[in-house]
Order: sequence, then C-alpha cells, then structure tokens
Amino acid sequence: MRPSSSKATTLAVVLSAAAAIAAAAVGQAPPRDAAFVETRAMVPMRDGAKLHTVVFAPKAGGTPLPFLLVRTPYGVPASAQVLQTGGYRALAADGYIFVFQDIRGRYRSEGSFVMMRPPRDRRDPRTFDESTDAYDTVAWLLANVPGHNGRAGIKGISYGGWLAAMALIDPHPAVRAVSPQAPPADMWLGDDFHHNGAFRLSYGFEYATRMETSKEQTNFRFDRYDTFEWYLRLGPLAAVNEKHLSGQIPTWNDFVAHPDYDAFWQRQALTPYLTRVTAPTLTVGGWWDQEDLYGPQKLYETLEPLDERGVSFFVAGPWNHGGWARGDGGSLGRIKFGSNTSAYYQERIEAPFFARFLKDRPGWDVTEAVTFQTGANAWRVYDEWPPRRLTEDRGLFFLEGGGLGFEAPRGDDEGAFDSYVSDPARPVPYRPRPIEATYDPRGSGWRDWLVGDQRFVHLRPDVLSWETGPLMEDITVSGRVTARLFASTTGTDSDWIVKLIDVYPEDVQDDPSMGGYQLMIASEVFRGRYRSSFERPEPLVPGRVDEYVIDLHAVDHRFLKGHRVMVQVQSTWFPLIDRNPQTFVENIFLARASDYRPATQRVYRSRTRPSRLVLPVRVR
Ligand code: PG9
Repeated sequence: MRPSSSKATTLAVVLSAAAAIAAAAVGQAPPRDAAFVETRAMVPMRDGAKLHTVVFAPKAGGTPLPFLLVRTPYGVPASAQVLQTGGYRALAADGYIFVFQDIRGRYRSEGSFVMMRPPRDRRDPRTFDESTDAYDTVAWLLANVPGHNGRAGIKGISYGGWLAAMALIDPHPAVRAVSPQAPPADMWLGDDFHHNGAFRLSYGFEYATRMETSKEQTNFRFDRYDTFEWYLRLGPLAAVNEKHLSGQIPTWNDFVAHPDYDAFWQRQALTPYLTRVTAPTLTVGGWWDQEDLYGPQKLYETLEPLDERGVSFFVAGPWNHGGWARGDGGSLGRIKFGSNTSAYYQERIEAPFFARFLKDRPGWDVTEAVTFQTGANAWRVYDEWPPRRLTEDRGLFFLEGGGLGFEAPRGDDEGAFDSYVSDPARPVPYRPRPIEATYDPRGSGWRDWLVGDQRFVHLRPDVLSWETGPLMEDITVSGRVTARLFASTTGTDSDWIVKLIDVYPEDVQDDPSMGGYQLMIASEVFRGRYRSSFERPEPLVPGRVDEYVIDLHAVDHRFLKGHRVMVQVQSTWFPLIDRNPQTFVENIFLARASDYRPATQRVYRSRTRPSRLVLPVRVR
C-alpha cells in the first residue's frame, strides 16, 4: 500500500528537498568518520510517529548513489565507524548512502514497540506496520536526502532480517534489492521462541525481558552463573510471573496466553503475506544458526514458486546467527572451514548482489543458490535449491545394538525397540554446564553451542544413540533431512529430540584433539501433543506407538570417508526447551509441579516400525 496521497503531499510540502533534511534533523553531528557526512533526523511516518534515523552519506560527491537502509530494534550505530566492520566494509567500498533507523518504540524513536508487530489490515488506510514504516522512510529519503540515484536497498540480520522481509510485502517502488538475513519466519513453528510447539525457554525468557524492560536492552539479572540450575529451581513456568515478572513483560504474557499455534501466532507468521516477489531478494542463513535457522529456509522456499523473474536467491554458509557479518567465518567453535567464508560472502555474494540491482553493475552471476558445503569445506553453486535432481532420498535406519544403516531392519515389533526413562527433574542439558545466560556480557557459550561436541551426553542413560561403522566412501547430503520416529511413552505428552551427528575418526591428522568429535549437523525437537494438530493439542495414549515426522531442515554436508554417522534421540534439552511435564495439561505455562513426571520412552526399530532419518543423498 502506498501512503494516502494527502499524507504524501503534506510530506512533499513540509519537507521539500535539501532544506528539509536540516529542518527535520535533530542534530548535524560533526563527522566522526572523515569519509562520511552524518545526519540524524526524526523521519515522520504516515500516522505522525517520528523515527530516529541516521544517514551516513559519502563525502566525495560525484555519482549519485543508492540508499542502503537498515532498520533495527537494537539502536542505530554511534558512528560511521560501523561501515568499516564486516557487515558493511565491502558495501562501503562500493559506495552507498547508508541509512540506519530505530524502529517504533525503540531507543530514540517515537511510538510503541510491539514484538514482531503483525502485518496490518490493508483494508484500513489508517493502519501501519513495519512494511509501511519502511515505505514511508524510503519516500522521505528520496525527497529529502540529496545525491541519490533513485534506488534503495534494504538489509538486516535477524530482527533486522525480519524487518527487511516485512518491507517486501509492499515495498516502495524505489526498493530494488532486499536481503533478509537470518530472518525469523514463524516464531511458533521454527524460530526464536518455539520449535514445533516446544517452547524455547531460555531464549524466550531472556529475549523478552531484555527487550521489554526498557526501550533499550536490559539483561535479566540472574542470581546464578549457571542458568541451568536457575531454570530448574524455578520449577513450573507459572513461577516466572509469580516470582519475577509480575505480568510486566508483554511478550511473556503472550507466551502464556497462546501456548498453541492459534490466531496470534498465525497472524504474526511472515510467509503467508508474501504472495509475490516484489523485489530482487537475497535470503541468507547459517547452517548452525542457534536462533533463526528455519526462517531463511522457509522464506526462500515460499518465494521460490512465486519467482517469475528469477530474482530470489538463497545463500547458506557455515555460520552461527549473523556469523557472515562478524568474524572471518574461518571457524566456528572448534570446527574449521579452511577459508575466510565471511569475506567470501561479503565480497563475492552480498556486494555484487546489491551492486547489480541498485547500480546495474555486472558481475552477479548467481542463478539460484550458493551454499558452503560443510565437511567438503567448499562453496557450491546450484541452479535449484534443494538440488532435487542431484539427490535421492535414502532411509538411514535405527538398528539393533546401536547400529545405523541404509538397510531397513528385518526384526518383528516385539522387543525391537530401545528405551530410556526421561525424568523432567533431571533434564539433559543442551550444552555442557555451566550454561551462561544467553547475553551474559562476561561471555556465553550460546553462540556456538550447535557445534559443540555431543559426547558430553553420549551414553547418558536418557540419550539413545545409533551409529554406522566408519564410512567406506564420502556421503554427501544436500537438502532437507527428515526424521521418521516410531515411538511410545508411558506418559500422556512427550518431547522428541532428534540429532544427526558427524562422528570424526579417532585419528585426525592435523588436530589429534578432534579424534572422535561428535559434530551435530542437524537437530530438532517435536512436542508430542501437537502430533495431529498444531492448533489443537491432544494427549498421547500411554504405550501407543505413534509415528512422528520431524523436519530437521536442509543441510549441505559431506560425511567424509572414515567418519561415522550417528543419530541421538532424547526427550529433554534444557533449558533451551522448557520441560514437558510428560503429563498432558491444557496449558504447559500453567502446569503444576506435580504434573511433571518421569516417563519410559521407547523408540522402535522393526520391520513395520522402522525409525529412520530420510536423507537426500547426492547420487549425481
Ligand atoms: N534472534 C533475535 C530475534 C529476532 C526476532 C525476534 C526475536 C528475536 C535477533 O537476533 O534479533
């Protein structure tokens, strides 16, 4: 939707051309970086709210330049020095007018903040959302900032990536290139706050309190260094409001009021609003993104069938959340990738993309997707993602005696299962303790936990493992991995967590300490109560064997000859995921302590109940 014509006219009259930038500016700071002129302005939106915006325009005039807009809830950068850091360096060298903006209700912007404000009702012209705010900002920039070439790009990471994707719903016609990077697509199905209905306790609690205690970022003050213990002592989730938040954090209250995939979450989910590809789009994700792994894959998958002009592209690399813009991407945790993958992305992918669509510069030759194939440690270019014509789906079956193989099991159902007791009083940690707070300023293992060595839980009595022998040849898996789990519980609700692991050989020549390392390649949790419906949870029937189909998302990984493939299954992953009481209750946020009970879990591996992973194995 465009702004109503009367508003547009008002803007044009009140803020005509170059004079307006001075009028609207809240301060023309002396340039802190010699190469840029910095201007701060309160930019008016269609409803009158003014958003704090900083413009860094290259000093050396000359050729008109495109705008590159970054909208953020985390505060605009203090100076143009940010343009010398990884996320911007290559772009700054190319030349853009960079614009950063505090979104509504954050930092120095007016209006109120709504966590992931759902798209507006377009039938009502008075409504606004992040899409109209991006639109109004671009319109204002074109009218008020001199030296532009009439085009604008938008990019951002995570919340900023979601804001960039929201701008795609109804972009200003000048918006010619958008890059949503690590954008969440659905906060209940797969991104920061829940996965398949299982609540991401530590992230949900710590992010909501950090964002909604003030207009800036205020960390919750834990009285314990090891948050595993803090969350465990907290007891049932109802204690959060009773003991700590007193109903003051809106997002926490939303978690409590909307445990299921109801209209609240469905309305907020991004992809249903994207019904056409409105601008060239470069969607970026990390294979080990600890926050928004699902979102980029889902966004690209949604746009792909709508992409009549062939301008929607996908990039994935060996990064954690936003890793392509921070650090050199040569390693993550203890895993090395053999080259500077961030610089490759910044210089060979991102900068050429924006230059192609905002400056008509040749040199963008990606037709569809570029991924970094982990294991092989090499970039791959695809004309289709996932590359279905190159792969065949193969079952990797759970076998007797902890075996795992491509041959289906032959045994009968009686006795062909593995079993464990899942006790919510003694949950399995998701990473080795102490588990520092997500944003602990003293340092936190949060950012690279997905590449942590899984041996810390291997052979625990409540974690099952199956593994192949050493591979006789490389196996490359490119595309979406799915788990098909046949399982029962003695409880009436249960979580199922499945992990696909690359086990290094005992002898790793260049780094002996990596011998036997268990590197997680894909993982996911599924909350059993949502087996039949995400909207209407149902109790499980104790002892009944159900099949769970769990999307472990796409990977591009080569399991090297001599490595082994392992699958682990467990029912707790704490405090990443809240504890399932394992007794069905209507709303887990209101469960009582007595609802949390141990349960005996069985995972079947028989001819008629062949639990397995389905892997798209490269055959061509
Ligand atoms: N993962 C963060 C986030 C995005 C959107 C909503 C909530 C959290 C982020 O890094 O911005």
